Amino acid sequence: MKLFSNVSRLGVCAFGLMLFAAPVSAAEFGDWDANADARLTSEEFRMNFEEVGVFNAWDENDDLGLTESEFETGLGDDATAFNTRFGDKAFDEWDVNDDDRLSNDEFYDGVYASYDSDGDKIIEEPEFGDIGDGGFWDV
Ligand SMILES: [Ca+2]
Ligand SMILES: [Ca+2]
Ligand SMILES: [Ca+2]
Ligand SMILES: [Ca+2]
Repeated sequence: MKLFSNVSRLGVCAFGLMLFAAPVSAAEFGDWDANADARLTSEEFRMNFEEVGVFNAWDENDDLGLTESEFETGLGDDATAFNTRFGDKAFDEWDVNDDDRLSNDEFYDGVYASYDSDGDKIIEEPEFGDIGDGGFWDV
């Protein structure tokens, strides 16, 4: 009985630590893989990446579209790192309907596709790679 109550106290304590640590810890593949099948679908990716808030932060006039200038302002000093990682044509490639504006869908699909290096519409753990600690998005 004594042992049991110690164990449960430990459990509560560990849970408290987890809550405390969550906002500052780097994204882990396992955290994003909601159904734990070792595959990130675009839905799982988007759900988590949306929480990072990049699109909304960059969309200065809140019209749910990124112009090239909003995109470049958003990148700021990270432009070089971005171009190295995603290529300097990313904006045009991601702008699927060529209206010089990235919609929500175009943005998330573009980022997703750039991580899905083998193009099988699934992000496996090695492809997830640099999203996490020290990665470009620093999530
Ligand atoms: Ca999954
Ligand atoms: Ca905008
Ligand atoms: Ca577009
Ligand atoms: Ca893949």
